[in-house]
Amino acid sequence: MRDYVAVDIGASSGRLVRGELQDGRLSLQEIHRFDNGFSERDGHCYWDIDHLYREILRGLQQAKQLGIENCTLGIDTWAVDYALLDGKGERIGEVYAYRDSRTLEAVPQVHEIHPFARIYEKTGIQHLPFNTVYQLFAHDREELATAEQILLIPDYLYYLLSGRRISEMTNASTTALLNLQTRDYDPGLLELLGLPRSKFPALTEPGTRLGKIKPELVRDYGLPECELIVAATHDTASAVLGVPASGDSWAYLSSGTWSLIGVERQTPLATAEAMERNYTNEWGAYGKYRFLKNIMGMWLIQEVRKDYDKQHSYAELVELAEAVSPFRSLIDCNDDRFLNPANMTEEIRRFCAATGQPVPDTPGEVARCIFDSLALSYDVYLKELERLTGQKPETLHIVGGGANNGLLCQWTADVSGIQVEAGPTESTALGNLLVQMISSGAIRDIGEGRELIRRSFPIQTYVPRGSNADPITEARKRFVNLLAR
Ligand code: LRH
Repeated sequence: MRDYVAVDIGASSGRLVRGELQDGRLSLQEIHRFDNGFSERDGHCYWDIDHLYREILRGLQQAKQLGIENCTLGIDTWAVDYALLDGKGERIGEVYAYRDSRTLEAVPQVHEIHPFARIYEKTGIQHLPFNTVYQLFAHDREELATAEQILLIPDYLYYLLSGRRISEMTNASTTALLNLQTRDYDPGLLELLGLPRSKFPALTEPGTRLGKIKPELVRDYGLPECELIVAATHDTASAVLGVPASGDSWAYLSSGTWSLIGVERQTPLATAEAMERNYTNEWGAYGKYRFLKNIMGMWLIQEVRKDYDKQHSYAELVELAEAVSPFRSLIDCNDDRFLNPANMTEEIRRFCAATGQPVPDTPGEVARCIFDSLALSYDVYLKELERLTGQKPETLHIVGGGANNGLLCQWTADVSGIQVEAGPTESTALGNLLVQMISSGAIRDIGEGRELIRRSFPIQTYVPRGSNADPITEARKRFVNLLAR
């Protein structure tokens, strides 16, 4: 039997997961889990990339201790961030975290030279102030000039393990530098950044076999013999591959630090209306596109939890929220002020005060405000998706950690009137594993992979309760007004 190992690193934690395929079922075993997070120094936010690399090595050592001698290995992480390599192949400087404020000035400067409409027309990528195009524009010019190559985070981790340099395409699309027509880095956007095409490796498809992990790593650290396979390295791309959907009338909500809500498409939809509503067309594996919207998701509650010195578990915060009356105070989750505030709880209170709503006081009230606002956001954006694509999804698949939040899943079903199917929570690792299995011939294609996930993992169904009950209708109206303010 063959072992498949996924390295899946999100903004708040990372894990190595083993996938085993036996008797037509897939099972997962968590090999290693570790924390992630950015820290602030001298007014800037950085990831500790060396820590992540060490944890991957540690996880692989543990894999060996579990008896894994041979495996394939795929890596996915969050998008948009990058490392620079010098002429000797060494990393230059630190790795900025996307919530760093350095892009605030870069955004209008970029748009002055290259209006957003032009960027969108070329790339189909939504405006997020931290898109790589803005980060690179804000980057120290000299440092960029000395860089021989620019690698996004998973590409850099593949490089450390294999010595090979790639620019994996699902993740590369989040740079907002790829042209939908030519399907490569756009010369005009590169020129805006003063970067030659050679600063990025050739675009690489998920499923590409990269060869063996460096023999010296196997020897020095006591690792299994790994064959590296290029996963859909953008975590959201992997998460969507891991959605246990059947048929073609479904939407997904990948619910983690971010809430990514959207549909899978065969073609991009980069219309003026999609641009105006800020929907993205991220590249997927196997020729698909993720037409979706980013919503500030569990980040809101993660930060609030920190404000209360992590006194409450997430499950407790959900329980406290349930005891509070619904729809008292609502926030526009995607307001820029929530991107990286000094104190999230205070920022939420300020928002409520400024919009004439009751100010949430207790942790339960703050949590309720977040969950209600998320559920209402999902409803608004699902309806918008329907309008933009002309297709009404019958089911909303919620995958990722948020699938465990039964209350939010139920509220989402109630508010949107759509049936929710929640799980699996590990869809990102699963999507990563499916690409390895397809590449090594164990399964045929993604349809078979999704069926395999459906068969192998429990999925919880949430049916909308009742009709458009008055409090929901009223709250929806208030929420829409809030977004339009
Ligand atoms: C989710 C995610 C998302 C990006 C953001 C930077 O982890 O990759 O798809 O927009 O992080």
